Amino acid sequence: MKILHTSDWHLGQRFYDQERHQEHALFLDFLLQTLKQEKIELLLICGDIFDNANPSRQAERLYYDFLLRLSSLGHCQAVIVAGNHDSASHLEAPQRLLKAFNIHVVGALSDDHDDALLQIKSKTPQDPGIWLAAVPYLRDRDLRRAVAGERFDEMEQRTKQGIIQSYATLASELQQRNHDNAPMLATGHLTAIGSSLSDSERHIHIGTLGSISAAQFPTAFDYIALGHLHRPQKVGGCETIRYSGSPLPLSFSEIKHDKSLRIISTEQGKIEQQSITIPRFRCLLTLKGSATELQQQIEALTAKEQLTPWLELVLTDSELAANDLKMLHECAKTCQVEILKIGLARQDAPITHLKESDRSIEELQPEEVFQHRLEHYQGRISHETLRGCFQQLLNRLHEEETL
Ligand SMILES: [Mn+2]
Repeated sequence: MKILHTSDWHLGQRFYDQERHQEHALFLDFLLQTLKQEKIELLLICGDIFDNANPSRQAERLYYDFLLRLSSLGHCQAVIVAGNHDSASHLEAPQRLLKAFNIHVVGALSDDHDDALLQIKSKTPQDPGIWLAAVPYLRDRDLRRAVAGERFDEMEQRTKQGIIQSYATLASELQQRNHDNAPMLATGHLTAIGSSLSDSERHIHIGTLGSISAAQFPTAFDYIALGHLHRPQKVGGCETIRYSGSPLPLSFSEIKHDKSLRIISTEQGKIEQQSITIPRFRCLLTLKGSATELQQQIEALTAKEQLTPWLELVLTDSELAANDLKMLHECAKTCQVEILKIGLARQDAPITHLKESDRSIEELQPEEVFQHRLEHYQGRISHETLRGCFQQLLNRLHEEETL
């Protein structure tokens, strides 16, 4: 059976205020074409389908149009699990309707695990298909209840144990059902240790210490399809625990690496994997130099991609002069590119040495701002505890997706 693993579509994402609709539409065309060519029988989408809990109507339409086209292929089922950006209930609302189209949606893990334990049958005779633990992003409140007086490190430990326990329970429940000894797979949306973060990802599950490592996933799973990190990668050197990565670069920090889809085949009980590079639909580029150098670089650009290039300009001059800005914008207009962001080059000094005027608040991560504030705090509560509480608040905020 051939399975395609993807995640972190972030439909409806706005990139510096620009809607990504066109790129997403082109990606979904490419995905459908791949599903067809590779004769994929199961599509796994491992969370963050939408960019936020209340996506635009246009993003929803793109999603449902895609699902309709997927089901018209006739040979491909889908399993969709929620990520931290998705609203579990929003995703699950059409659950029963979509089931009629062989599309299984899991927004949150139910107590009886019934929705999450799936047998996926293959149309090929003699192929035992697979058993799947369709695990969505496990919200803090699903994993543990707050206990009065609990210290931060205790809470963190309990969250981590909660995740490990959930996977262990699901693995043993699957094993009990798996009489044919078919391959067993799992999904997940979390940060696993041994993987690297980019600008547009956030620590979830209370910082990195709360995340689990490759060795803490049950060995019963032949492949674990993860979402949340945007760069395709394996976890802690383990070939069968992988992030597919996002199909589109979601920030300028993600443009250095190719985006891909992961294909897993389970023929004769052996797991084989292959990666398919997703074409770039839009040139995203960071250019660095003085205003004059930047102008020359823009004029020399030759983008082959279908959509208008988007640029981030990093000015090495000491200040942003109004004339330079005007000149660069005019140049961009003539060359048919769009400048989404212009900033002064960051100094390499650590945050404590930067004056407040050097960087705008938008450029700072919330953790950095808090750290900065902490350095001026001399009360009796330890910095570690305060940082922990702050991280937990941030976490809750991201979970609720009120952003
Ligand atoms: Mn995520």
